[in-house]
Amino acid sequence: MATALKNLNEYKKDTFGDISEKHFGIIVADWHHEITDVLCQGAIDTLLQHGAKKENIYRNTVPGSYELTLGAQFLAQQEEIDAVICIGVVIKGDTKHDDYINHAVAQGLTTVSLKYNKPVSFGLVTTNDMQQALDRAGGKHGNKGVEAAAAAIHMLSF
Ligand code: DLZ
Repeated sequence: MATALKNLNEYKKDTFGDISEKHFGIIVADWHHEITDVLCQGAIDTLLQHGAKKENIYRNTVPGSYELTLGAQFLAQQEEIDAVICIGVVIKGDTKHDDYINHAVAQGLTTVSLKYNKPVSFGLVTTNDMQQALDRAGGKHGNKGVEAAAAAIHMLSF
């Protein structure tokens, strides 16, 4: 699975079934927007490559990653939305803020996913510094937005 996600571009469009009529919500945190924008574009490109229609992809922003959970809930509760992709970057600082945010988001997105019985993918990049984040936004460790979109597509195939 992990290997497959890394090599997403090798996937054939039909690997996970037809998503042309599926509706996707993408929630993007404004914090570190220079990175979250790249992650979001990776997610959108992935959805389009796999057959999603541009008009069926809804993008919304929230102030920071902490707000991803409520943003995800706003979208997941809408009947026409099939899957939600959450994008954020939390970089470690002098305090433990990153721990609190990361755990809250992980727990919160799991809760939303189970409550609405819809894929809510975790595109949260959690790193020690900016370089590690850049490495995961189109750098040497790929693009976590691509992986988050691929996870949502995969989960829709159940
Ligand atoms: C406050 C804060 C800090 C210190 N760091 C980040 C971060 O690295 N990444 C991120 O997405 N958001 C951060 N925030 C903002 C919080 O997520 C949240 O938006 C505020 O605490 C307001 O609820």
